[in-house]
Amino acid sequence: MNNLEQTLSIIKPDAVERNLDKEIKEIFKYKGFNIVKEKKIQVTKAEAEQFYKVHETKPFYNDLCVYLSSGPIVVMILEKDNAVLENREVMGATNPKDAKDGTIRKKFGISIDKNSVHGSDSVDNAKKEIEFFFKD
Ligand code: IDP
Ligand code: MG
Repeated sequence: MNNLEQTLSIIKPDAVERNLDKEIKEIFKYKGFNIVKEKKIQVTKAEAEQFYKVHETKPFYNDLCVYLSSGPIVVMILEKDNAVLENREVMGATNPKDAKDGTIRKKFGISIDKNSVHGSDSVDNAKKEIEFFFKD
């Protein structure tokens, strides 16, 4: 059964800064994702706080929001069957040290905070996150 989904992907500042965005997009395309929309932007700290609101009680919340707003990012809508789960697999574990070989975070991630990519964790959150960045 086909289950076409969309998910939100972000190439984070550490990866854009190292000019890895093109290579990361090629990985997504090679893995069968269609990049439906994309834009390179820089978010304000307030926008980052809104985006990561689910983490507001975590000790790393402030650093996370400072970091996401620290430089340009590439936000994308990725489409594929089971896109939400498949993207999480292509990304790898949150901590690059724990990520499997061949995943984006294993290949490019620097540390648990500078882990190169974001991906929605559920279909519901994917809808919210896509709406957040692509309202129009
Ligand atoms: P995810 O990005 O794999 O979904 P989440 O738990 O949703 O991971 O955390 C969001 C982001 O917050 C992570 O990608 C990472 O950048 C950062 N983060 C998560 N846990 C820690 C931590 O323990 N220390 C510092 N940063 C963290
Ligand atoms: Mg998450």
